Amino acid sequence: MPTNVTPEFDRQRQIYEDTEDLPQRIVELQKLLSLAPRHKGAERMRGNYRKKLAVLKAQLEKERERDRARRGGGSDEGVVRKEGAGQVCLVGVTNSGKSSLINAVTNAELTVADYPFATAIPTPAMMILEDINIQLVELPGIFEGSHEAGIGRQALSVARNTDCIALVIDLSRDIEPQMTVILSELDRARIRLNREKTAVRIERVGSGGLQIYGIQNFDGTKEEVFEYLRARKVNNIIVRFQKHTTFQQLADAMDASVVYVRAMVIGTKGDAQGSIERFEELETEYSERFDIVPTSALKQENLDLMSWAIYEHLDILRVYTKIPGRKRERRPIVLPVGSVVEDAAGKVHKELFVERFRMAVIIREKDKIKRRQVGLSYPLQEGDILQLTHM
Ligand SMILES: Nc1nc2c(ncn2[C@@H]2O[C@H](COP(=O)(O)OP(=O)(O)OP(=O)(O)O)[C@@H](O)[C@H]2O)c(=O)[nH]1
Ligand SMILES: [Mg+2]
Repeated sequence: MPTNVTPEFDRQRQIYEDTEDLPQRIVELQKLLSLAPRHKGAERMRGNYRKKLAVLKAQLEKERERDRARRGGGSDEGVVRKEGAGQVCLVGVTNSGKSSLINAVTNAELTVADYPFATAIPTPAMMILEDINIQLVELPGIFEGSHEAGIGRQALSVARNTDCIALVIDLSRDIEPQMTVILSELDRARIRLNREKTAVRIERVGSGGLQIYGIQNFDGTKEEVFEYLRARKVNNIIVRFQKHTTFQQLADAMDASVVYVRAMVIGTKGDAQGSIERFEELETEYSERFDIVPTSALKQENLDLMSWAIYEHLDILRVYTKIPGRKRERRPIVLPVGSVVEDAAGKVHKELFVERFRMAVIIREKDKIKRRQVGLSYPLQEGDILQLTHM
């Protein structure tokens, strides 16, 4: 090139040429243009880069439009409709044995293969657990950069909306690289696992300035919180630190795109050589954060234990209604843990059993007090048998 250019310009040109990501490429090209020589001899070069910039911007605009059309058009590619009493996503690196595990506990016949990425899209299957159905969803193998685009991103968006994430760790190979990539990709997709979401409560208000309560629960000073809020241009807010809160938890609470999902770990290929040692390593490193269940699909080991661990992590309970003088219903009503009689009554028949509620009798076979008469606000327990009467 005849034009005399500066070393900065040359360096920037290199950066620009090496950048593939479209939005970033535009930024780098803009930087390049700002460093381009101004003299007449460089006019053509500048003109060429400007044309290039226009082309890239048009390209980006087109891509974004396509994205919008795809979303707005309601295409449900990669979206899994929730069914059953709860949904669990299996997240792991490719070949970790996700499909084999699902096949072992459902009627599904997912492709099991020793080549990578045999499962290419989020794939649901139904697991029957006694009298309820739980939906298992295999997500395509996670790899570094999954969260950025394409199928990986799609998979993570399913994981964002699920009821429970099962981290699938292959016990036939090193666990640390698997854990690292899974945890970092979920984290970068703004999915927080087993985190206390109620540690800090945020209330955006119209006036009143910055109001901070419970600062003694925060890992820092009031001044730091003020500074952080001001830097984010927040002028009016109520922040309540209800339990011990780290700075990251505060940042997460301020970020509407962060989601909190219950999680557990399933070890696979527990029959493989070295799997016992790797399971022990997994326990040492992660049992404080996660419940961990080792399994073998090949040898059909621990599958029941795993299914019930999944149930526990869905935070649901089953209650059975009963008409006096008859047997209890075979199919349970499934409710979130913490539900009360009114929630169950509302599911049976709101007008009759809530609005015209007379009383409820709870039968707990294993309890000392087998029958108790209770009101609408009485907390339910797993396995409760419920007799409702109305006026
Ligand atoms: N020894 C042993 N091998 C297993 C077990 N489960 C799966 N495998 C093997 O591991 C390989 C991968 O199994 P898949 O079930 O396809 O794994 P996946 O995680 O669904 O893989 P992708 O969908 O391709 O990402 C296959 O060769 C299986 O035969 C197990 O319990 N024990
Ligand atoms: Mg698979």
